[in-house]
Amino acid sequence: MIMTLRYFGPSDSIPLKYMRQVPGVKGVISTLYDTKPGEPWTREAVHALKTSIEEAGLALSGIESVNVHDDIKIGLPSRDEYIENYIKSLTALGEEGVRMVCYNFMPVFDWTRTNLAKPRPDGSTVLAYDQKVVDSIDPQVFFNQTDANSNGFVMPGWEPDRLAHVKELFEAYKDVDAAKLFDNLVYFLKAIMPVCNKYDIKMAIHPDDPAWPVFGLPRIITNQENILKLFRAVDDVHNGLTFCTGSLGTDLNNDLPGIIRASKGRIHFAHVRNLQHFAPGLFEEAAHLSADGTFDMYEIVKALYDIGFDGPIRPDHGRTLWGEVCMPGYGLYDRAMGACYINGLWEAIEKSSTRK
Ligand code: DNO
Repeated sequence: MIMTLRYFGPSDSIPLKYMRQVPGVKGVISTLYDTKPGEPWTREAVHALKTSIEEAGLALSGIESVNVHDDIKIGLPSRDEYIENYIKSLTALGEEGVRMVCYNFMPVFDWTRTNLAKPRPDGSTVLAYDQKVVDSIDPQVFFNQTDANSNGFVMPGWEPDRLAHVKELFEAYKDVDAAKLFDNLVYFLKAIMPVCNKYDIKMAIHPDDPAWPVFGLPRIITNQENILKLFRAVDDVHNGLTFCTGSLGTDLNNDLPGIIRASKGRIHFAHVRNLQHFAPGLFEEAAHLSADGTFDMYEIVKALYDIGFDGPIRPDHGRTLWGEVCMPGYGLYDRAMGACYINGLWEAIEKSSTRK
């Protein structure tokens, strides 16, 4: 595996030179923050991003995300034009040697949390989720609230210009049920597989977070059955998964190490973090350490090791602590500790393993 951190480009509050100081971090995962979903990327822009990262002694280990335009998810006639643009973006990435692209297929909202700064007993704050809040709030109010609480940062998936029109977006998705959304995903993947094969770009879909419908919108990448169904529908190694513990782990019915083993060969990127569950639909994020939350992180990392996972991995949302002012979930301190912890687990597993 290649240990990485997520880098939000030149406006990230954490400079690349700090990321490089985290032991074992070899690369970053980033994206072009000045492009909108649906716009084609240019090779020049990718080259500039890559060069700035390499100058800091790190590699551009993958993209998170090349966002998929809503028209593709909804299945509108205009999708073909947006797919053409997506192919142009993949071509620019392929020519610059980028081989892993994370994306999601969630309608309207990306990941959803109801509190961006819930205090933990240790005095840090974390992102938290309470289904009761989602069930009782208007989506536009929910977006405005999330945006207002993000410490002035634009959080991934919560771009204000797109989400200023939540009502229209809901209207546009009104006839899209889970089956239709899945078909639209397959249509999209089939169209981009040739360019992925040409450049060996591994697409890694991010699971839905949380792993069930929110605000009445369908969600389709939620469990092992759906993930394997997607692999079968487009049976190509370039159609793969971002294995995200924090997203699949929102549903306690999901056996995380089991999903990893069942997805052998198709996991191209991993997000590793811990959650603490209190009741179904009520959880908060925790330190990466197994003992701080609900998941057995050793078993998760061991499963990744056992399947021969060799892609980029990153610690995911961290706690906000030690007075750091940062984008919720994406401060330096707790993610740095998360990276070290995952590296420690990996080293111990590797040295005691019989896998050859
Ligand atoms: C949240 C992230 C997601 C992820 C996208 C991928 O912090 O894990 O926003 O980047 O869903 O497209």
